[in-house]
Amino acid sequence: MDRQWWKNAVVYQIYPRSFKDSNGDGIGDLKGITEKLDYLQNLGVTIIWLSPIYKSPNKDNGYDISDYRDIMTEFGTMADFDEMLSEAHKRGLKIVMDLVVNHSSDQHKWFLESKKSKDNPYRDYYIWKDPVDGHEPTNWGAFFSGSAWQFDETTGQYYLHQFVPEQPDLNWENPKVRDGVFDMMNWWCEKGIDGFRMDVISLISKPEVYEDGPVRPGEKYAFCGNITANGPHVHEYLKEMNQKVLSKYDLVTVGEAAGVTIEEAKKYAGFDSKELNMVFQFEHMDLDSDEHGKWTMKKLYLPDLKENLTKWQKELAGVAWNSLFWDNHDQPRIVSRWGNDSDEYREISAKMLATCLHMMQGTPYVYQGEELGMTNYTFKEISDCDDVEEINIYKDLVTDAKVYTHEEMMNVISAKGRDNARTPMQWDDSENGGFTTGKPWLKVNPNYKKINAAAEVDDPDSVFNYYKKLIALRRENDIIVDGTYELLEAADENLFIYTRSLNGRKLLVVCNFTDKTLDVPKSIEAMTGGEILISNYKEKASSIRPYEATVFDLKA
Ligand code: TEU
Ligand code: CA
Repeated sequence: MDRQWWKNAVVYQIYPRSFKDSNGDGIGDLKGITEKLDYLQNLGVTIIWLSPIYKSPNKDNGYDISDYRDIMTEFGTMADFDEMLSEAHKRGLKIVMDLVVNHSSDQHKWFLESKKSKDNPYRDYYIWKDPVDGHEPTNWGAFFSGSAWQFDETTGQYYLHQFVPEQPDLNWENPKVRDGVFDMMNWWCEKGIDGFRMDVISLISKPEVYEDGPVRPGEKYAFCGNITANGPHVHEYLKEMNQKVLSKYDLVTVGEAAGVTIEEAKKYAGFDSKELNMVFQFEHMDLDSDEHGKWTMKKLYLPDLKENLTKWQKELAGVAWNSLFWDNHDQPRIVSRWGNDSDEYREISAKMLATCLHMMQGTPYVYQGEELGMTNYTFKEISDCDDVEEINIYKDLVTDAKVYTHEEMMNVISAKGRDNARTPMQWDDSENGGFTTGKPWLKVNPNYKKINAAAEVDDPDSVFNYYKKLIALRRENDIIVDGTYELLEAADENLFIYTRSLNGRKLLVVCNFTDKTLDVPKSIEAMTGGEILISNYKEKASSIRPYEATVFDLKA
């Protein structure tokens, strides 16, 4: 069967700042990544997605790029990049770059020119509007708090920034912007990179008319992401990108698509749509959001998760390709979020969550440290945090609106904040978890003495070696890649049960999301006699144990 190489691959995401520091300045870097390629090869992943490594003033840790063809000073040099790329390729590892082109940094030469005057040749590279009645052109609010418009004295106009003011939105309607981006992408492809993860690509096409959006009760702004997602020309732009760049190389592409629906996903990632290979959808990441968006302590209701993931499994089957993820650099650690990070259950529940995701159809993404069962961090003071989203929301909800007390807010940040994902990778039990010999840029989780790569690589029962098994199973079993998905026991509040079927063979995946011992549902009793493909418990049992995940293999 002629199947694209990324369909049975597993992607590993590296957040370079937190992965491995090679020179003691407390910041992870490219040489650090090169040092750890053997570790990744051992895990069995074949694709590495690097969060941005380009020149950046770091207002949003590299997601604000001031030069797309140069390397962030702290991360090293282009020679270090070339070495990393060639060492990766030697080991059969592909490198996917983060492409952040909804916006640039305000220090990018295009923006520095653009703000000089209304008739500057780069003026239309960004989105400038006159004030309306002395105010912002619209009531749009940015992702990371405040208005999405920033006033600029020099020319008396506002520019649009959906993220922080230092991340001005590029004007994709301008063909020169598109060509500039496509040239840069071709330049990286010629260097031999293997794909792109496209940051907020669903937001690049703005509405035809700039007008106020709906404001939720108690809020000041209309959230811009709801207004700009899946805009009128986004598919046109991506088809053009495909024609001018992507189709010329053998790449894997994934679009980060906040606000994407099934119907939209089929356009972005349809097998025949000549746009991208897959998208990241975020519906399942919002199931524990509530009144204050993600800044809410809401328990996940398992049937919601089952319904949502099942919808994506079934609706994209045969027409488009899913990405599968629990974690990334913007999300809290999954074992703390939907598993159980107590000493008793951390490992077993991390393995359960991995099984639940990795047996589905799509390309799984493992975020650095997830394969060790790394946990959330307890942030006591906002001064312990680095993330601009956390710092701004603290001001909004504690200092200004007084919705939360300091303690409540720190609890929410410790449960949901992005810095949970960004604490340094835990390599061994030496000081700072072996991440750096200097002072780490963000605190290392004190549990590194127990949770670290060195201990897990050598332990056959570790979370690491369990991920390694799952990754190998996908490579070896077509049914995991191509099998038909079916949910069972949809209403069950504790168990996530589904099957995958291909050519008469069937896999039954049974995952217990609780710390209770449960009875085997009648409907699957007959199937649980089968051979076991993988399980996070050693012995068979007649009941379903706490956080058990077992995959039964019912051969044809
Ligand atoms: O994230 C876009 C995005 O949708 C996030 O802002 C998300 O809503 C938020 O992180 C949830 O807390 C991408 C990058 O992944 C993120 O790191 C960047 O900050 C952002 O774009 C701007 O480039
Ligand atoms: Ca360093």
